Amino acid sequence: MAAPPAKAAPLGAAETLVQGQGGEALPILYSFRRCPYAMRARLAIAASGLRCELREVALRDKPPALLEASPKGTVPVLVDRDGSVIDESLDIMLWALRRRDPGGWLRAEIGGLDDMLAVVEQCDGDFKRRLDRYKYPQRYGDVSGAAYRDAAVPWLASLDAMLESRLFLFGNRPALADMATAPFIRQFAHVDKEWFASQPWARLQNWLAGWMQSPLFSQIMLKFPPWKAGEPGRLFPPASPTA
Ligand SMILES: N[C@@H](CCC(=O)N[C@@H](CS)C(=O)NCC(=O)O)C(=O)O
Repeated sequence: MAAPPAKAAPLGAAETLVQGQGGEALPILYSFRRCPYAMRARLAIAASGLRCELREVALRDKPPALLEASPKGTVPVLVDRDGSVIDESLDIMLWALRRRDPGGWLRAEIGGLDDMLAVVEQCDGDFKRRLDRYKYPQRYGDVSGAAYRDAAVPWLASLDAMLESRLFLFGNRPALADMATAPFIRQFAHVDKEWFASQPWARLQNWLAGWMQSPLFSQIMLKFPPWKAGEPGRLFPPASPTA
């Protein structure tokens, strides 16, 4: 996990146009709709009940304000109201859920937070490396995508086994581990939907389908136009599904 948040310049007047219900400036989230890391950050923010100003980023044309806040240039990035910057998706999830966690995502029914974080680490490490090479073999010197797909099978099968006696990875309600991994497993499933559907992982397939059909998923996948400097971002989650 990242070091303590760095400080960015406090928000200027032009950046405070999206306001919370009490008229206060909101934390800013730089995000990209289809990025699985940004998706997990939006999931936690939406589940927490917090609100932020969402600035949709075009990755090919990153706004200077994003790079100023976090020179490494990845999304998601959260700039809190005091100027603190959090530029790791898992840290943004924890930031939101430690403030408000009405669904108990940090308190799984089975095991503790460390057990969930261990699964997230497996996802972000070996699984993500294999996912990238399976999805984009040409970016990695034309490696065999199928070999990387197959190397990911034991981990996915282990998740399926966890779901044998419960609906979610750590109990009968969703928690951090489900929400931090689901965007990546969705990406993996979508590389070759037929192949994924043909695997003997009915429980994992149902878990994924259930998540993708959930109102929370619809809420975090709403489309926003790219943010332009000097303009307000969008309220996230929106006040109404069409806002
Ligand atoms: N470890 C970071 C990874 C974030 C990341 O790699 N995001 C990708 C998009 S999915 C990105 O911004 N890549 C930079 C680029 O494509 O220019 C996190 O968890 O937030």
